[in-house]
Amino acid sequence: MKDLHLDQLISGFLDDTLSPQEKVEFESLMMRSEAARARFWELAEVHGLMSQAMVNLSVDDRGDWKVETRSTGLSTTDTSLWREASSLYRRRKSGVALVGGVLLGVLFSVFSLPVRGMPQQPKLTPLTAESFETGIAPAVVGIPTTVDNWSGDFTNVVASRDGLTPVDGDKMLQILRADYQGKPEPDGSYCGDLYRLIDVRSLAKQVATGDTVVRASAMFNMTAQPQHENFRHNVSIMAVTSDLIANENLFDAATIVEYSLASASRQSLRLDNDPQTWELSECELRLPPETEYVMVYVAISYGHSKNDLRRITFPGHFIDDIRVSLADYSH
Ligand SMILES: [Ca+2]
Repeated sequence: MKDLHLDQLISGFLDDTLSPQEKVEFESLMMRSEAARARFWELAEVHGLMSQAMVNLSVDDRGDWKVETRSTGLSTTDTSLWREASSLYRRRKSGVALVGGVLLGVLFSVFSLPVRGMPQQPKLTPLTAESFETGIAPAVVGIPTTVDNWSGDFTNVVASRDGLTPVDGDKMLQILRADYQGKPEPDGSYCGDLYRLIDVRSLAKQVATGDTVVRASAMFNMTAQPQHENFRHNVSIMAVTSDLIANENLFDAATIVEYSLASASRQSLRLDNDPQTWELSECELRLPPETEYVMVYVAISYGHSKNDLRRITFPGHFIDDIRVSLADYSH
């Protein structure tokens, strides 16, 4: 049976929303329970963090763990391994950022993957990429029912502005509002959503193997905002069927996750309030064999806590360099 409290603690940890007391409880649970540690990695995979962790870890010829620090090209096999790993994650601003050295070592101790078969950086085959260089703004009809066009809430394609420069090319997408044209009951909306439906039926043979992994990533940024205001970004992937798309009662932003074959979400991490830096979010989903379409979801929202300020408009929030690829770990 699922332990909902444990799941909430782990999700809170991955989203960096735990209170100090909850962090203590989380660490204590991870230290003493192998089942809890195994559950941590299950949920980390859902959050798209496991592959991120794994690509930075490898095993040398002697079977020792090695952490490769990409930014410096240095590697280490000494006892500072986990400290090194955790500092790497801090730089990457991931949800693993708060894992201390000892705890990270304990967490990795439950891996059952064969050591020499651990995934390396996958080979990526692009499915779609979007930097908004054509200047074409996404449709504003909410969740799309047709393939290969972006649609969601009100947005605008813009060039550099307010001291903030596109991370790729000369244009980027500004999120303007949390509602779309004709949205029923828009009051209370606080998420600026963007979706794209991708037809993967031509890949049916590959998808049927159950080994097809889709990776989606996007970059996020915002102009300087009051410190107490909390904005978050999110990337999700959903595997859906044509039957679901044809069912207008179920193919809805509120229900698509529930009725999709499978979904993965890199849960909302906080925007860093520094316009000079872009925040990367990415997640991966292994497609069930019956998958016919992939729905990619990219969003910026106000904080999810009921105490967070929420508005229907966004004062200076941007998305750029969205990439959706097949990730091949077999090589
Ligand atoms: Ca930033």
